[in-house]
Amino acid sequence: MTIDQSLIEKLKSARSLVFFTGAGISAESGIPTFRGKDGIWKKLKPEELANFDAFMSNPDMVWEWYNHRKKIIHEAQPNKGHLTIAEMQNYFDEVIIVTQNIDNLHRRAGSKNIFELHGNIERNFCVNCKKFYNEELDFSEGVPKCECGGLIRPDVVWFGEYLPEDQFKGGEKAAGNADVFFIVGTSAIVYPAAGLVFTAKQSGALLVEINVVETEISSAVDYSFFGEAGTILPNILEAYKSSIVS
Ligand code: BJW
Ligand code: ZN
Repeated sequence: MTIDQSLIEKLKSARSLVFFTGAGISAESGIPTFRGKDGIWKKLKPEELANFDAFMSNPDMVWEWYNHRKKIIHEAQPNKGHLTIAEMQNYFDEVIIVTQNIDNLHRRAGSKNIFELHGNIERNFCVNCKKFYNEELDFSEGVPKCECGGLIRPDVVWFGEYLPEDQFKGGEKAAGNADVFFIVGTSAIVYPAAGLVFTAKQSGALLVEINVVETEISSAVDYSFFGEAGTILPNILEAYKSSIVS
């Protein structure tokens, strides 16, 4: 695959790279995406599971889904896409990850500056008093409850819920300061996260999309790479490395 020389030139003068990532970057680690060909939501509608009312009316079902995904995530390893983004830290002044994923794979790959817009599957809290329960939960007597009697839920962001303010603000600032803004493995349909693409564009960032298919934001980007993130990202970094030694 050839990487456009004009993109390499832009990267050479870039100070801040931002990677806005979604479920697609973890697909090659064996973690199913939400939508699309291999999406986990082909049978169940997202609204049926990823919302607070669904949890309160059927906490067993929602926890079963999260425990199933947690098991897959724990068995998964960061792939070449995550690892290449982490390696970029050796070549650029600033590399920031703004992820919609809850799977920790960027952190496990070695990335340092990460904003998690939709929470983290390793944390849980009480729906009533908000106390955190981050240790392994015991499901032997059903859905675990807090000492106050409230149900314990995963610390993830469901539909109709606000994103964690510090994480979203950090993502917005990163998008506003980005020289090159990569959009990797996301359908870019869930807001306000997807709005960061336009924040970056309006602030003058170069937009680079990496996805196996066209998305809602494809027409807004400067460069589109159609293919797997675990192949395209290493190709971009290799092309960049060759250009700085030659
Ligand atoms: C590859 C690849 C490879 C595959 N390489 N690529 C109307 C009604 C109700 C609400 C709304 C409405 N209109 C708008 C809203 C707001 C709503 C929203 O955006 N809805 C739209 C879907 C319509 N947003 C919200 O509700 C948000 N909160 C909010 O707005 O607060 C304000 C508010 C407060 C109170 C009242 C009202 C408003 C919250 C959104 C939370 C989203 N949560 C989830 C679950 C998180 C926890 C969990 O993981 O379980 O976040 S939903 C799910 O979607 C998850 C993801 O982070 C998110 C985005 O998905 P993502 O990552 O893009 O994955 P996919 O599967 O969609 O795409 C994968 C892509 O990868 C595909 O394009 C593939 O092609 C590609 N791919 N393999 C490269 N190898
Ligand atoms: Zn409680």
